[in-house]
Amino acid sequence: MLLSAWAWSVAASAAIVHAATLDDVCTSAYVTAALPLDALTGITIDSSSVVVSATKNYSSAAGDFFESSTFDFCAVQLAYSHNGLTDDQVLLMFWLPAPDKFENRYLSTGGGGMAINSGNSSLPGGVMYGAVSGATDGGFGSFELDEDDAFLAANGTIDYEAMYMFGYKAHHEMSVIGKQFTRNFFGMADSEKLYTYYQACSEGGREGWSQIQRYDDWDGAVVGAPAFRYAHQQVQHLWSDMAMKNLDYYPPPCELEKILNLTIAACDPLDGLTDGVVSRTDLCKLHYNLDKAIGESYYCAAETSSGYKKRQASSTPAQSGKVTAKGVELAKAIIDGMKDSQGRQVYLSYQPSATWSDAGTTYNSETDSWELSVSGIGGDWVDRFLELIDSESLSLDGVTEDTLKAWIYEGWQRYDSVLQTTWPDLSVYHGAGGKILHVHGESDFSVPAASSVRYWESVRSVMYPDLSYTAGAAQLNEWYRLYLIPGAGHCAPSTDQTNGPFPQTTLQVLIDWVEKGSTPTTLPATVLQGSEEGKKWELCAWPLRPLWTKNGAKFECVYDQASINTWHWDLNAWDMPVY
Ligand SMILES: *[C@@H]1O[C@H](CO)[C@@H](O)[C@H](O)[C@H]1NC(C)=O
Ligand SMILES: *[C@@H]1O[C@H](CO)[C@@H](O)[C@H](O)[C@H]1NC(C)=O
Ligand SMILES: *[C@@H]1O[C@H](CO)[C@@H](O)[C@H](O)[C@H]1NC(C)=O
Ligand SMILES: *[C@@H]1O[C@H](CO)[C@@H](O)[C@H](O)[C@H]1NC(C)=O
Ligand SMILES: [Ca+2]
Repeated sequence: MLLSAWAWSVAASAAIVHAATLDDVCTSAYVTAALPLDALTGITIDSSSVVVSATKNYSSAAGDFFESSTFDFCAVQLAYSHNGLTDDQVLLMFWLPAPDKFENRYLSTGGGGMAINSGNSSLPGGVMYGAVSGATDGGFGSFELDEDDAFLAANGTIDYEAMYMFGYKAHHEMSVIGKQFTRNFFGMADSEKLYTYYQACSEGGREGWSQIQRYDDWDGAVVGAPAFRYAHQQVQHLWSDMAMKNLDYYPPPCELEKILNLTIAACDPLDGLTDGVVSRTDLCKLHYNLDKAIGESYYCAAETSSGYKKRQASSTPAQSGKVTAKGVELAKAIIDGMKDSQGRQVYLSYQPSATWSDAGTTYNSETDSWELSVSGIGGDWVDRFLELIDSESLSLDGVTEDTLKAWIYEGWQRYDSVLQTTWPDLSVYHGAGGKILHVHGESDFSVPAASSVRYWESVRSVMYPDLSYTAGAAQLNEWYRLYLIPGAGHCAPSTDQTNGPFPQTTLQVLIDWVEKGSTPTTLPATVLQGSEEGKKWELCAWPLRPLWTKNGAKFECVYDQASINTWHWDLNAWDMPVY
């Protein structure tokens, strides 16, 4: 006979569980008795679904968001369903540390792209800190399936349960279940504090915000490069294609790569330290004119590559030539961001020094020319989420700037309460004492760094409307800090600026902030690759910007209004506020 979770947790004593070994507790019988059956109204945990296995001396390689570590863990997979729904099953995976390594911590992890989890790959980032780490499959059928596999019940029909699960429901359920399961498993008394956290990047960053904007499930969250402002963000992937179409110019990738290299070389020293890293893309915007690239020679050897985009896998010939005026015009149009047919600003864009990932072209060997290759992410959004068709064949024939704007508007309205994820009033989370460390690669090529700046500024202006800019920023920095990562790409160090740092230990910083009250000022980061691997950096909290003086000898985080202004986009194509 199983004890109820309540009776069980009262019966078990924390001291006894802490003295137990992993083998004592990592059994089906023990786990089944610890299931948080009453954690959440409206769901039923399937006690027979439990799969338990112990792994000893697991060696976890370093990730971008955590260092390497070795630990023992108990893996628990379980299933639950929503009462009253048919064909409904949600899988949760928890990795639990050995009892003597448990530090009264719980961590939720998230996904990327269209995935709501990262397989097991993010779980070590919690277990290494003595936290139970959780991942959900969102109810999409398995941990390998993504939201876009489940989103359409049929052509023309949204599976609304899958949509809301992806939007925000699945993560809330996982946190509530995961926290109670952690308490039960380790026999924590009600009076004992369980510290609860989140860490994920990209779509996982959006998932993090979906919770922070609604709940107070966590004491702290590390959110990286969130793919939020969803309708804008997804359509924004089509802007580079649109800009090519407008110019009727489809460059060989090597030409854009050359423009990128020249931009990085010219803008690197503007931050005061010539190190191959553009730490001040704002100074690059203010002081570098891309026209300087016109006429410069480029060469790239022939190669067989999978390319940047889903549907672009091909062999490419050797490319050589001189950077054209049209090539530069295209680069400028991309950096200037999406505009409507009247020239009004629809959305923000990437910083100079970001790889031109959305601007990939496809080589046609029959015509020996480069052709438009529509962004897979942008195409998926229009086909699946707007047209509701299970297809990947978006054509931009007949599409104009105003079509892109209309696609944003349609998606913004339809999914405002589910996917848009820009609610700027964080008073619930803040009121409960929650902390946020938000990080974003300044050279991100998938989610523009300015997107994170815009959201931080929205929160500041909505929550501190009566304070001056600097006073409001100071208040917000007491609990929500944004760090731009010099030279970093999307949720990872960049391949073009290999000397750039990455803040690999951010969760540790967050833990110290939450549990010891040590508010970070700068954020520690490390070079993770290349000849400067291991070099330590400190990242500046927005709105301060990094600057080296005395020939690179002195580092400061400075307030620079002209630079800050370059990050603020006037999206005057909209009558609605775009948070
Ligand atoms: C743990 O694994 C490492 C190699 O990954 C090995 O050197 C060490 O002996 C192992 N320790 C135990 C206790 O098995
Ligand atoms: C994830 O971890 C579980 C438990 O250790 C294991 O059974 C499963 O194979 C892992 N999945 C992958 C993709 O490695
Ligand atoms: C751009 O720079 C990288 C090194 O960072 C180099 O490998 C590549 O060949 C350069 N590309 C062009 C077109 O010059
Ligand atoms: C859904 O529509 C697409 C595009 O028209 C089509 O290719 C696909 O076969 C349809 N799927 C089903 C199951 O009818
Ligand atoms: Ca530099």
